[in-house]
Amino acid sequence: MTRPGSPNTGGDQRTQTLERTQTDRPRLWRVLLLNDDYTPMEFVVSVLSRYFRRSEQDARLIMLAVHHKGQGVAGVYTRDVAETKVAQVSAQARREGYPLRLVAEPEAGE
Ligand code: TYC
Repeated sequence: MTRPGSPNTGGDQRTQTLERTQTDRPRLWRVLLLNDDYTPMEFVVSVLSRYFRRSEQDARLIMLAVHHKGQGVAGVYTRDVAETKVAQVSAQARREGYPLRLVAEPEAGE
């Protein structure tokens, strides 16, 4: 119900003293690029460079890895940023008529 470190705001009878010396780092989220048969390679490279700040060389390597393996990591961000990038890139792909898909997923562990 109440996890350590989160305030006990429930109506039950327990009292909890909070003493913390460290703040949790926010969990990070991966933005995954998914392969498809129609999105042009050059569009994927341009997205990796523009939205994910990859060098031209990195962008090509990532794009080719996705093309061959089916998916790959475009970048790792806090949840808000990851979800915003998914939305922005998906909108850009739709505007240009491409079916490119991306998903954000939490990194495993703490
Ligand atoms: N498979 C696409 C093609 O051959 C290229 C591509 C790469 C598409 C990566 C999507 O996430 C992707 N044109």
